[in-house]
Amino acid sequence: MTILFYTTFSDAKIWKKEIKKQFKNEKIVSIDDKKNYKKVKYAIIWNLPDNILKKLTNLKIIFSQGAGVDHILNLPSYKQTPIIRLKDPAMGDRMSNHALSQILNFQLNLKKYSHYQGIKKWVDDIESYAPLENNKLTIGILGVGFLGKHVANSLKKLDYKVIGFKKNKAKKNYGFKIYDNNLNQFISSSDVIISILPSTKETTNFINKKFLSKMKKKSLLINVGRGNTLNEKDLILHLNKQKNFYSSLDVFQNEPLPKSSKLWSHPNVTITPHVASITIVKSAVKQMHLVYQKYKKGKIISDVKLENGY
Ligand code: OXD
Repeated sequence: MTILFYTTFSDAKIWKKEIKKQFKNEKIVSIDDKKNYKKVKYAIIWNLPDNILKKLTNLKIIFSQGAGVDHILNLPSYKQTPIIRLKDPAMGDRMSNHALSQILNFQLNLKKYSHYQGIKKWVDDIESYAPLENNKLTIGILGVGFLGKHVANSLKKLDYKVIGFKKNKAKKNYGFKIYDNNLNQFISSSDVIISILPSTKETTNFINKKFLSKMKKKSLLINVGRGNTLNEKDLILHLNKQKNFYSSLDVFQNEPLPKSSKLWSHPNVTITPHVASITIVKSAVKQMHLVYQKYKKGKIISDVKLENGY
């Protein structure tokens, strides 16, 4: 079987080597192998240009190199080819660690101490700490898909109180309280909100002025989902009004975040460059190969719901 591999990841060479190793019986081609386009049945991709997708007329299945599939669904030539998103527990662990680091930063006032270190000032104002015990902090998970559940379960093990939000009625037991369709209560109960929302028409600007105004005055918003789900202008206005409100952002409306963005220098904002759930190559390709074997036996169906857009 001929597999096309294309990525804009900076470690593309490492990916290619690993794909060749694990898919050793298959022919791996790149977008430069134009004569092979018609033979391509499989594609492992991240940010494939639309003009290439258009030419892959025999494509049977697409693997997303990440958990998100918006980079495929947004291509004008994309029709109905089944998509398999990457569901790698190692990515979930990575995202849980990222979320935990940001919660602790908030919980233990570390951002403040880092500021004081910069000006060589010893400030031991212990009474201004956020609750020290994990079980006094409620962490709200916005978007309880594969990664959301993984993060929730890791935090639960550390004794945090975890709740989730889901727009439709929860059909299964998540192991933590789900506020289905009760967004206001979800927002106002959370000390920390971790947004792992995908990018869809419905989620664009989901976290806006109204949403932010319902968050606790002293709280933290972590965005590790997609940048367009958060209205950055509304966030800056909110941050300027609420001195105990913090935000940790890994994804942005425009990436790389433009130098002109006010978010860079806001004292209550932490910025990371879309690294919260970096794909771990070996483990990711292994997952893809396992799915590939199942697919060859006719066992796998896509878990991307085209009608929902994620
Ligand atoms: C992903 C991402 O979709 O890292 O996996 O953004």
